[in-house]
Amino acid sequence: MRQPSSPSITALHRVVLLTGFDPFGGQLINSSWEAVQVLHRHTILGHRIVAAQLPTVFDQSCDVLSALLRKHHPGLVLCVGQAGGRNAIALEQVAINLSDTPIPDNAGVQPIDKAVIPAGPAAYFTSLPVKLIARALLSEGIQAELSLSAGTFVCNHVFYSLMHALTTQSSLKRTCGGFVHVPHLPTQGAPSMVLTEIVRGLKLAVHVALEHRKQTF
Ligand code: PCA
Repeated sequence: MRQPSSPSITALHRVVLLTGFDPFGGQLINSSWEAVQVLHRHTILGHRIVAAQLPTVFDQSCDVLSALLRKHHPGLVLCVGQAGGRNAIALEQVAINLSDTPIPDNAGVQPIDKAVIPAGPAAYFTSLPVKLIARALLSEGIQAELSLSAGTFVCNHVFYSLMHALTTQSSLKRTCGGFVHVPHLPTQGAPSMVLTEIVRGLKLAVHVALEHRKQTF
């Protein structure tokens, strides 16, 4: 079947874009990608999930994200990254305009004290209902927490770029989005969370965010 080149009016905003990253730092897998790809083509509250992989590379990750936003016109965007050392699904609250990293990205780039977007504001808040999501996850027995910093590596870079796009592009005015960090999988070492639990958590996060969005718009 031929794919339409742009979404129809009824399809507009009926897509949830879920992104994960490729492995980085010498690891063989990235728990964020392992989890989001499970949900590709699932439907939640009448919304089709499109899962896509972003490269763990500063500039390229944002180029790929922009292309995905243009292609799918999602109503909701959940960017997901792996955070070793955490044992809970972390709902990120603030994206900051800073890239500064002790380790290079997958292209060998290691920015120090650089703005994500030089003309942008110092920070953006998520537009996800993070407190509602955290409460829903905890009540289902899934470890969850609010987080004030997504770090200053590629995840924060993507988070900031996403929020900048949602704030400044009129075609994305009705799109909600934010960033979630997930723990390692058990095969990557402790602390960790099993894949089925991470997937269950992401599904619930999407569900709560869509319910909330319906009431808001
Ligand atoms: N985690 C890294 C980048 C890619 C990923 O999955 C981070 O927290 O910045």
